[in-house]
Amino acid sequence: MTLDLFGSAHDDTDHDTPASDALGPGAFVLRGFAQSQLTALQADIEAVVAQAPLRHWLTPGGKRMSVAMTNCGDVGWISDRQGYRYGTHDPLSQHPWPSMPASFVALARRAADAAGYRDFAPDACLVNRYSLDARLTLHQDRDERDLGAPIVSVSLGLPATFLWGGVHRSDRTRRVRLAPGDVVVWGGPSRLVYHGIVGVEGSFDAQAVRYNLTFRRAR
Ligand code: MD6
Ligand code: FE
Repeated sequence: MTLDLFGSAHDDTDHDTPASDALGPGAFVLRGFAQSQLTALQADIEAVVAQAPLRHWLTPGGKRMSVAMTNCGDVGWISDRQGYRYGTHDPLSQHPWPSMPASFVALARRAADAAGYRDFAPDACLVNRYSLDARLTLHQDRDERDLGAPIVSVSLGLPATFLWGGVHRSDRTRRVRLAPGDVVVWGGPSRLVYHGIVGVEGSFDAQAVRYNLTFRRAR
């Protein structure tokens, strides 16, 4: 597919080509890229969560994270008093993390490819659930051994405000609204860009949440 790198008007008769925004060198928001697969992805999330429940990790400093997380794939991201790391087993059950659903692998690879990253083979998928009070402060994803591979991040459920900065924590940030079906891909010169989630949009009477799937090559 062809990327609409500058967010300019695209041919709206071509429904197979979603619009995309360039966030920076090697970093793109693929608008609506996963739109047609949201129902199937949600069912696969529920299957993963049935095997490895969502939980609130403790930060190394001992604070409970507001985002609830679990993993699927060969390795999963873990945080506790000992620090951040990837591990092959769920510390809650001592079982290996559930395998990555085929729908997840195919979507992640297709999104990476659309952003120019060939042969992306994720071995880790974080499943993140954001309720209305959840946020993720500005951070880098840098616990992965292979920083040559991109990050692919898929949004489902409630819209969120994503914060996109630079490679230094003090760099200027911009706010990007992520709607369900949007996929963000970042790698290359943008691989270590600071980013975060300011919050999700919704009303407190609704039981809705945001899910995010984050794919990496971790080891
Ligand atoms: C997002 N998530 O939810 C972006 N990073 O759109 C992240 O940047 C992220 O959810 C590390 C761990 C969990 C995350
Ligand atoms: Fe992150």
